[in-house]
Amino acid sequence: MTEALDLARGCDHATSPNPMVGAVVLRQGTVVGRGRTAPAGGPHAEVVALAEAAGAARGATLVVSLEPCCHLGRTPPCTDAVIAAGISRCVVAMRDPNPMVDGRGIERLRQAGIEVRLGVGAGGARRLNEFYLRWVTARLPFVTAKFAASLDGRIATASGEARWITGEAARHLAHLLRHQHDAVLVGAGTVLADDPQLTARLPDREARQPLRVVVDSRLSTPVTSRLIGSDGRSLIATTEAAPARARHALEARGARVEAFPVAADGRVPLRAVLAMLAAEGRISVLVEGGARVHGSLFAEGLADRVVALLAPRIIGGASAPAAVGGPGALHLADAPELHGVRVERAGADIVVSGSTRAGHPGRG
Ligand code: AOF
Ligand code: ZN
Repeated sequence: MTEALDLARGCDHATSPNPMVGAVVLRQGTVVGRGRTAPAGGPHAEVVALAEAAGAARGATLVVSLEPCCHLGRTPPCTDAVIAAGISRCVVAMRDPNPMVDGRGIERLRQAGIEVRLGVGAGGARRLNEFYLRWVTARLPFVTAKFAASLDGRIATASGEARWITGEAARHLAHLLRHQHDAVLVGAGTVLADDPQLTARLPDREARQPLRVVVDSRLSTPVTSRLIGSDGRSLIATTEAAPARARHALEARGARVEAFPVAADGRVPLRAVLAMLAAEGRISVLVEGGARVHGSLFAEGLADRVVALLAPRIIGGASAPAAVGGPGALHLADAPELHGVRVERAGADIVVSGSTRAGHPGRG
């Protein structure tokens, strides 16, 4: 299972919205086939591993990091392939909560006389596919809230200087996060202040480019913003109250503009934006701020994970903006606490990350 999980990890998020799965065919203790999920629409891990094993799969054991599917999706059911190959034993890390599967894959294998063992390496499998698992069960993307701040939680000085609070290594980590997520989301204030590109740039390989999303209730995003590219990968989420002229100007530059009903606070309804992204098959969103967006995100309980990049310096001052704005928690009992907290170093900076949901397996 360790090898199956390593294979799955090698998918490196290219399978989205499909989970990252690894499979190994074992014959008398020897690996005779290996597979990982191909990008969506391509073959599943089991099918790849069984093809490599060919005739040696008969009577062999299949070790797989997720329950084999039993439905016809973009590809045929894996359970059929497993049965046809003559596998006699199957070791599965965890159930696939996809309502189309959800235990029926295992049931199907057992009905065919295959011995199934469930739960080996379940923790690792769950951590690996936390984006997919959130998306398939909540119909919302897994949301990572990321910010770079001083040790006292400020994301800029009182005069608005923010470049750069953290160093090179922490910025590299931020690009890796963009590569891993299907979309990156910021508020219009951040676009006006920083004019970010919101692309993923990695030194050693080609990065996956996330959809770039701006929440902008009044359409104040300048048409010359760097994140509006001709690649059709920028989306401005606004309200129905936004001026049509601004909308047309942004669309003429190649941005997609979606209008949502005005939320109670006069802003763009974040949950609705996230639900739309989920419906389009985006299983993960990296929210990079600013303070107002993070404030709404936490107020609405929409963040699943927090990644805080903290520079060991103090900015201070009552008017320097904090990482998380909005009303905040009035009582400590209402302040979300992180679970499975990890503390790492990135150059001179400190990376604190954790899950907002109790019962999360953590990342240890
Ligand atoms: C597996 N093995 O390697 C993966 C599975 O549209 P399709 O045919 O690609 O099916 C996608 C669904 O298959 C996906 O939502 C999830 O339930 C399952 N993923 N299953 O047996 C795999 N990636
Ligand atoms: Zn499958």
